[in-house]
Amino acid sequence: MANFDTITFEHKGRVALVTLNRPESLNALNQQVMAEVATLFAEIDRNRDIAVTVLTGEGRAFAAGADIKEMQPQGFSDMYVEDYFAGWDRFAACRKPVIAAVNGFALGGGCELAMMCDLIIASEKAKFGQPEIKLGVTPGMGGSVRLTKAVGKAKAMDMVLTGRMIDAAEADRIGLVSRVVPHDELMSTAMEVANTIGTYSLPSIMAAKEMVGRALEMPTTEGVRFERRLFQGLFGTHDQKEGMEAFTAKRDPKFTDR
Ligand code: CO8
Repeated sequence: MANFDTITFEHKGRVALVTLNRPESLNALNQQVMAEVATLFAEIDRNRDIAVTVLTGEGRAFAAGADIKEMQPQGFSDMYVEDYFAGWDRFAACRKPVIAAVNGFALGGGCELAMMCDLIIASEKAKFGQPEIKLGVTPGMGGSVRLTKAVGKAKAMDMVLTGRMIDAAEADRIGLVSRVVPHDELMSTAMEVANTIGTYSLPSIMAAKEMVGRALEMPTTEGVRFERRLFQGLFGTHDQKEGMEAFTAKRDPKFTDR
Protein backbone atom coordinates (compact mmCIF):
# COMPACT_ATOMS: atom_id res chain seq x y z
CA MET A 1 0.00 0.00 0.00
CA ALA A 2 1.18 3.55 -0.76
CA ASN A 3 2.04 6.00 2.04
CA PHE A 4 -0.48 8.69 2.85
CA ASP A 5 -0.34 12.02 4.74
CA THR A 6 -4.01 12.84 5.26
CA ILE A 7 -5.47 9.41 5.93
CA THR A 8 -4.44 6.32 7.86
CA PHE A 9 -5.02 2.73 6.89
CA GLU A 10 -5.17 -0.50 8.89
CA HIS A 11 -6.10 -3.96 7.72
CA LYS A 12 -7.23 -6.77 10.03
CA GLY A 13 -8.54 -10.02 8.62
CA ARG A 14 -10.99 -9.17 5.84
CA VAL A 15 -11.70 -5.65 7.15
CA ALA A 16 -9.88 -2.42 6.32
CA LEU A 17 -10.10 0.65 8.54
CA VAL A 18 -9.52 4.03 6.92
CA THR A 19 -9.37 7.19 9.04
CA LEU A 20 -9.51 10.75 7.72
CA ASN A 21 -6.68 12.39 9.57
CA ARG A 22 -6.68 16.19 9.46
CA PRO A 23 -8.25 16.75 12.89
CA GLU A 24 -6.86 20.31 13.16
CA SER A 25 -9.25 21.32 10.36
CA LEU A 26 -12.01 18.91 11.35
CA ASN A 27 -10.93 16.58 8.51
CA ALA A 28 -11.89 19.15 5.88
CA LEU A 29 -11.68 17.47 2.49
CA ASN A 30 -9.06 19.03 0.26
CA GLN A 31 -7.69 17.77 -3.04
CA GLN A 32 -4.94 15.80 -1.32
CA VAL A 33 -7.45 13.91 0.84
CA MET A 34 -9.51 13.17 -2.26
CA ALA A 35 -6.49 11.92 -4.23
CA GLU A 36 -5.28 9.75 -1.34
CA VAL A 37 -8.72 8.27 -0.68
CA ALA A 38 -9.22 7.54 -4.40
CA THR A 39 -5.81 5.84 -4.65
CA LEU A 40 -6.35 3.80 -1.50
CA PHE A 41 -9.83 2.62 -2.45
CA ALA A 42 -8.62 1.55 -5.89
CA GLU A 43 -6.08 -0.63 -4.04
CA ILE A 44 -8.78 -1.90 -1.67
CA ASP A 45 -10.93 -2.82 -4.66
CA ARG A 46 -8.07 -4.83 -6.17
CA ASN A 47 -7.01 -6.53 -2.91
CA ARG A 48 -8.77 -9.89 -2.67
CA ASP A 49 -7.98 -10.13 1.05
CA ILE A 50 -10.22 -7.15 1.83
CA ALA A 51 -13.99 -7.61 1.74
CA VAL A 52 -15.27 -4.51 3.53
CA THR A 53 -13.97 -1.17 4.79
CA VAL A 54 -14.86 1.08 7.71
CA LEU A 55 -14.33 4.80 7.09
CA THR A 56 -14.15 7.19 10.04
CA GLY A 57 -12.61 10.50 11.10
CA GLU A 58 -9.96 11.36 13.67
CA GLY A 59 -11.03 13.75 16.44
CA ARG A 60 -14.30 15.71 16.65
CA ALA A 61 -15.41 15.29 13.05
CA PHE A 62 -16.07 12.66 10.45
CA ALA A 63 -15.49 15.53 7.98
CA ALA A 64 -16.70 19.14 8.30
CA GLY A 65 -17.00 19.48 4.55
CA ALA A 66 -14.89 20.40 1.59
CA ASP A 67 -11.93 22.60 2.53
CA ILE A 68 -13.40 26.10 2.43
CA LYS A 69 -9.96 27.73 2.56
CA GLU A 70 -8.85 25.79 -0.52
CA MET A 71 -12.05 26.52 -2.43
CA GLN A 72 -12.44 30.22 -1.58
CA PRO A 73 -10.08 31.70 -4.22
CA GLN A 74 -11.13 29.39 -7.06
CA GLY A 75 -13.00 30.70 -10.08
CA PHE A 76 -15.43 28.99 -12.43
CA SER A 77 -12.75 28.02 -14.95
CA ASP A 78 -10.58 26.45 -12.20
CA MET A 79 -13.52 24.45 -10.89
CA TYR A 80 -14.88 23.48 -14.31
CA VAL A 81 -11.69 22.77 -16.25
CA GLU A 82 -10.15 20.77 -13.39
CA ASP A 83 -13.54 19.19 -12.70
CA TYR A 84 -13.02 20.01 -9.06
CA PHE A 85 -13.76 17.10 -6.72
CA ALA A 86 -14.75 14.73 -9.54
CA GLY A 87 -12.19 12.34 -8.00
CA TRP A 88 -14.75 11.49 -5.33
CA ASP A 89 -16.59 9.55 -8.05
CA ARG A 90 -13.66 7.13 -7.89
CA PHE A 91 -14.35 6.53 -4.21
CA ALA A 92 -18.08 6.09 -4.89
CA ALA A 93 -17.18 3.54 -7.58
CA CYS A 94 -15.55 1.18 -5.03
CA ARG A 95 -17.24 -2.18 -5.58
CA LYS A 96 -16.82 -3.44 -2.02
CA PRO A 97 -18.99 -2.21 0.86
CA VAL A 98 -17.87 0.81 2.86
CA ILE A 99 -19.32 1.54 6.30
CA ALA A 100 -19.18 5.18 7.42
CA ALA A 101 -18.61 5.29 11.18
CA VAL A 102 -19.67 8.89 11.80
CA ASN A 103 -17.97 10.06 14.98
CA GLY A 104 -18.91 13.77 14.94
CA PHE A 105 -19.58 16.49 12.37
CA ALA A 106 -20.55 15.22 8.89
CA LEU A 107 -21.25 18.49 7.12
CA GLY A 108 -21.40 19.51 3.49
CA GLY A 109 -18.96 17.29 1.60
CA GLY A 110 -18.56 15.27 4.83
CA CYS A 111 -22.27 14.41 4.84
CA GLU A 112 -22.04 13.71 1.12
CA LEU A 113 -19.06 11.43 1.68
CA ALA A 114 -20.97 9.50 4.36
CA MET A 115 -23.87 9.15 1.92
CA MET A 116 -21.51 7.70 -0.74
CA CYS A 117 -20.87 4.87 1.73
CA ASP A 118 -23.17 1.86 1.92
CA LEU A 119 -24.08 1.93 5.59
CA ILE A 120 -23.88 4.85 7.99
CA ILE A 121 -23.39 3.98 11.64
CA ALA A 122 -23.59 7.14 13.73
CA SER A 123 -22.36 7.99 17.19
CA GLU A 124 -24.95 9.71 19.39
CA LYS A 125 -22.65 12.74 19.07
CA ALA A 126 -22.83 12.82 15.25
CA LYS A 127 -24.24 15.88 13.50
CA PHE A 128 -25.27 15.95 9.86
CA GLY A 129 -25.95 18.91 7.61
CA GLN A 130 -25.66 20.51 4.20
CA PRO A 131 -24.67 24.05 5.25
CA GLU A 132 -23.23 25.14 1.88
CA ILE A 133 -26.01 27.68 1.37
CA LYS A 134 -24.48 29.70 4.21
CA LEU A 135 -21.32 29.99 2.07
CA GLY A 136 -23.14 31.21 -1.03
CA VAL A 137 -23.12 27.83 -2.75
CA THR A 138 -25.00 24.50 -2.67
CA PRO A 139 -24.12 20.84 -2.17
CA GLY A 140 -21.62 19.82 -4.87
CA MET A 141 -20.57 16.25 -4.11
CA GLY A 142 -23.88 14.56 -4.85
CA GLY A 143 -25.79 15.70 -1.76
CA SER A 144 -28.88 17.04 -3.50
CA VAL A 145 -29.33 13.65 -5.16
CA ARG A 146 -28.24 11.19 -2.48
CA LEU A 147 -29.88 13.10 0.39
CA THR A 148 -33.16 13.44 -1.49
CA LYS A 149 -33.14 9.73 -2.33
CA ALA A 150 -32.28 8.84 1.26
CA VAL A 151 -34.74 11.03 3.16
CA GLY A 152 -37.23 12.42 0.59
CA LYS A 153 -37.98 15.94 -0.59
CA ALA A 154 -39.38 17.42 2.62
CA LYS A 155 -36.32 16.81 4.78
CA ALA A 156 -33.81 17.30 1.96
CA MET A 157 -35.24 20.72 1.10
CA ASP A 158 -35.25 21.64 4.80
CA MET A 159 -31.58 20.70 5.21
CA VAL A 160 -30.31 22.11 1.89
CA LEU A 161 -32.26 25.39 2.01
CA THR A 162 -31.82 26.24 5.70
CA GLY A 163 -28.40 24.67 6.21
CA ARG A 164 -29.47 23.48 9.65
CA MET A 165 -27.63 20.66 11.37
CA ILE A 166 -29.55 17.61 12.51
CA ASP A 167 -28.52 15.36 15.36
CA ALA A 168 -28.08 11.59 15.22
CA ALA A 169 -31.57 10.92 16.59
CA GLU A 170 -33.21 12.94 13.79
CA ALA A 171 -30.88 11.37 11.21
CA ASP A 172 -32.04 7.97 12.43
CA ARG A 173 -35.71 8.98 12.41
CA ILE A 174 -35.59 10.22 8.82
CA GLY A 175 -33.65 7.22 7.51
CA LEU A 176 -30.33 8.92 6.79
CA VAL A 177 -28.37 6.48 8.95
CA SER A 178 -28.49 2.71 9.46
CA ARG A 179 -27.89 2.72 13.22
CA VAL A 180 -27.11 5.10 16.10
CA VAL A 181 -24.94 3.85 18.96
CA PRO A 182 -23.37 5.34 22.12
CA HIS A 183 -20.21 7.25 21.21
CA ASP A 184 -17.83 4.82 22.92
CA GLU A 185 -19.40 1.88 21.10
CA LEU A 186 -19.12 3.41 17.62
CA MET A 187 -15.96 1.73 16.41
CA SER A 188 -16.66 -1.64 18.04
CA THR A 189 -20.13 -1.69 16.43
CA ALA A 190 -18.83 -0.62 13.01
CA MET A 191 -16.06 -3.24 13.16
CA GLU A 192 -18.54 -5.91 14.29
CA VAL A 193 -20.84 -5.11 11.37
CA ALA A 194 -17.85 -5.14 9.01
CA ASN A 195 -16.61 -8.45 10.43
CA THR A 196 -20.07 -9.98 9.99
CA ILE A 197 -20.18 -8.90 6.34
CA GLY A 198 -16.60 -10.12 5.96
CA THR A 199 -17.58 -13.69 6.87
CA TYR A 200 -19.68 -13.98 3.70
CA SER A 201 -18.58 -14.88 0.19
CA LEU A 202 -16.98 -11.96 -1.66
CA PRO A 203 -18.93 -12.44 -4.91
CA SER A 204 -22.23 -12.31 -3.00
CA ILE A 205 -21.09 -9.31 -0.93
CA MET A 206 -20.18 -7.41 -4.08
CA ALA A 207 -23.32 -8.48 -5.92
CA ALA A 208 -25.46 -7.33 -2.96
CA LYS A 209 -23.80 -3.90 -2.98
CA GLU A 210 -24.13 -3.62 -6.74
CA MET A 211 -27.82 -4.55 -6.90
CA VAL A 212 -28.94 -2.26 -4.07
CA GLY A 213 -26.87 0.56 -5.56
CA ARG A 214 -28.36 0.04 -8.99
CA ALA A 215 -31.86 -0.18 -7.52
CA LEU A 216 -31.61 3.53 -6.73
CA GLU A 217 -30.83 4.34 -10.34
CA MET A 218 -33.10 2.02 -12.33
CA PRO A 219 -36.84 1.62 -12.91
CA THR A 220 -38.35 -1.25 -10.90
CA THR A 221 -38.67 -3.74 -13.77
CA GLU A 222 -35.07 -3.22 -14.88
CA GLY A 223 -33.81 -3.39 -11.30
CA VAL A 224 -35.63 -6.64 -10.63
CA ARG A 225 -34.22 -8.11 -13.86
CA PHE A 226 -30.69 -6.93 -12.96
CA GLU A 227 -31.02 -8.49 -9.50
CA ARG A 228 -32.23 -11.76 -11.00
CA ARG A 229 -29.27 -11.98 -13.40
CA LEU A 230 -26.76 -11.37 -10.61
CA PHE A 231 -28.60 -13.88 -8.38
CA GLN A 232 -28.57 -16.47 -11.15
CA GLY A 233 -24.88 -15.78 -11.78
CA LEU A 234 -24.04 -16.60 -8.16
CA PHE A 235 -25.11 -20.19 -8.93
CA GLY A 236 -21.87 -20.41 -10.89
CA THR A 237 -19.87 -20.04 -7.66
CA HIS A 238 -18.52 -22.75 -5.40
CA ASP A 239 -19.70 -20.67 -2.43
CA GLN A 240 -23.35 -21.04 -3.44
CA LYS A 241 -22.95 -24.85 -3.34
CA GLU A 242 -21.05 -24.64 -0.07
CA GLY A 243 -23.49 -22.20 1.61
CA MET A 244 -26.56 -24.25 0.77
CA GLU A 245 -24.90 -27.59 1.56
CA ALA A 246 -23.72 -26.25 4.94
CA PHE A 247 -27.27 -25.16 5.75
CA THR A 248 -28.59 -28.64 5.03
CA ALA A 249 -25.77 -30.28 7.00
CA LYS A 250 -26.39 -27.84 9.91
CA ARG A 251 -22.79 -26.63 9.95
CA ASP A 252 -21.06 -23.29 9.32
CA PRO A 253 -20.13 -22.68 5.68
CA LYS A 254 -16.51 -22.39 4.64
CA PHE A 255 -16.51 -19.74 1.94
CA THR A 256 -13.51 -19.40 -0.37
CA ASP A 257 -14.70 -16.47 -2.53
CA ARG A 258 -14.84 -18.78 -5.54
N1 CO8 B 1 -12.89 23.83 5.60
C1 CO8 B 1 -11.73 24.32 6.08
N2 CO8 B 1 -11.48 24.42 7.39
C2 CO8 B 1 -12.43 24.04 8.26
C3 CO8 B 1 -13.66 23.52 7.81
C4 CO8 B 1 -13.87 23.41 6.41
N3 CO8 B 1 -14.99 22.88 5.89
N4 CO8 B 1 -14.42 23.25 8.90
C5 CO8 B 1 -13.68 23.55 9.97
N5 CO8 B 1 -12.49 24.05 9.59
C6 CO8 B 1 -11.39 24.51 10.46
C7 CO8 B 1 -11.70 25.86 11.08
O1 CO8 B 1 -11.43 26.89 10.18
C8 CO8 B 1 -10.80 25.82 12.29
O2 CO8 B 1 -9.50 26.10 11.85
P1 CO8 B 1 -8.58 27.19 12.69
O3 CO8 B 1 -8.34 26.50 14.00
O4 CO8 B 1 -7.38 27.33 11.84
O5 CO8 B 1 -9.42 28.41 12.82
C9 CO8 B 1 -10.82 24.36 12.72
O6 CO8 B 1 -11.26 23.64 11.58
C10 CO8 B 1 -11.78 24.08 13.85
O7 CO8 B 1 -13.05 24.57 13.48
P2 CO8 B 1 -13.88 25.64 14.38
O8 CO8 B 1 -12.97 26.46 15.21
O9 CO8 B 1 -14.83 26.34 13.47
O10 CO8 B 1 -14.67 24.63 15.34
P3 CO8 B 1 -16.10 24.87 16.03
O11 CO8 B 1 -16.28 23.76 17.00
O12 CO8 B 1 -16.21 26.27 16.55
O13 CO8 B 1 -17.17 24.73 14.86
C11 CO8 B 1 -18.16 23.68 12.91
C12 CO8 B 1 -17.36 23.48 14.22
C13 CO8 B 1 -19.59 24.10 13.25
C14 CO8 B 1 -18.18 22.33 12.22
C15 CO8 B 1 -17.50 24.77 12.04
O14 CO8 B 1 -16.10 24.47 11.91
C16 CO8 B 1 -18.07 24.89 10.65
O15 CO8 B 1 -19.14 25.44 10.49
N6 CO8 B 1 -17.31 24.37 9.64
C17 CO8 B 1 -17.70 24.52 8.25
C18 CO8 B 1 -18.85 23.60 7.90
C19 CO8 B 1 -19.25 23.84 6.49
O16 CO8 B 1 -19.71 24.88 6.09
N7 CO8 B 1 -19.10 22.78 5.65
C20 CO8 B 1 -19.44 22.84 4.25
C21 CO8 B 1 -18.25 23.24 3.43
S1 CO8 B 1 -18.65 23.47 1.72
C22 CO8 B 1 -18.77 21.91 1.11
O17 CO8 B 1 -18.55 20.94 1.79
C23 CO8 B 1 -19.10 21.77 -0.35
C24 CO8 B 1 -19.01 20.34 -0.79
C25 CO8 B 1 -19.08 20.18 -2.26
C26 CO8 B 1 -17.79 20.53 -2.94
C27 CO8 B 1 -17.83 19.99 -4.32
C28 CO8 B 1 -17.11 20.87 -5.29
C29 CO8 B 1 -17.36 20.45 -6.72
